[in-house]
Amino acid sequence: MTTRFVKSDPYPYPFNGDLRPDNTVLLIIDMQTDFCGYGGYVDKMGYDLSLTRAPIEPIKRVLTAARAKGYHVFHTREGHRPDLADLPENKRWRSARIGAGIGEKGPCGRILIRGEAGWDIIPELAPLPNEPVIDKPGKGSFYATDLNLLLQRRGIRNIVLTGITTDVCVHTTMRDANDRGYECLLLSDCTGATDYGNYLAALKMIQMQGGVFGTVTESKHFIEAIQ
Ligand code: C5J
Repeated sequence: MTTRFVKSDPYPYPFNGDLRPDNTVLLIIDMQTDFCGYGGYVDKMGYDLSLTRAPIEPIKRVLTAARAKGYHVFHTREGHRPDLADLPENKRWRSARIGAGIGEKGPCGRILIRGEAGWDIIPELAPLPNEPVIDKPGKGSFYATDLNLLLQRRGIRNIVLTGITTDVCVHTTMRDANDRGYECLLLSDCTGATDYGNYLAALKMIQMQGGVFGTVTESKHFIEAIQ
């Protein structure tokens, strides 16, 4: 086997050097208007949108490189059914309490509701027809979705994570993927949180204990490695 590694911290990725287009997916998490667009959920909560918009351009570059080299690309979207049947009562209550009630009308349609303008992936990162889109009701991408089934069927072992938010949906997904035995890499410039301190802390958490959930690098090193 020819080995290929990405320069990353705390160890070169993947651990076994088995990095190929057919066993590796670029996972783009929740790059939806609701999380990084004007008038969306995060904007309604009053957070600094520049933090969740910062990864857009870096993700675009990685996406172009990954597509050109034939790597798998998956996208996720967080959202709920229009009748709110899959929305836990406490999640609804908490969002309403801070003025961004899930299911309520906002400038981009009903907040975090499937089919609404705010729920869709931003046009800059629109999925191609052959790229699976995983619709998830929670933070983790495995919970109540067929993500694991799709990964297994394609023989994917390596997950390269990007998207928002670092400390919530990206971390939950990475932790779960790691427990399932997937080898995980987070691209630090391709992710963002609603708080910069939380972003930095989330990166540091991954790097503890020799890479407790995987490893971290900048997108340029991943792009370099797959050329
Ligand atoms: C949140 C996410 N923060 N995509 N979702 O509610 O991280």
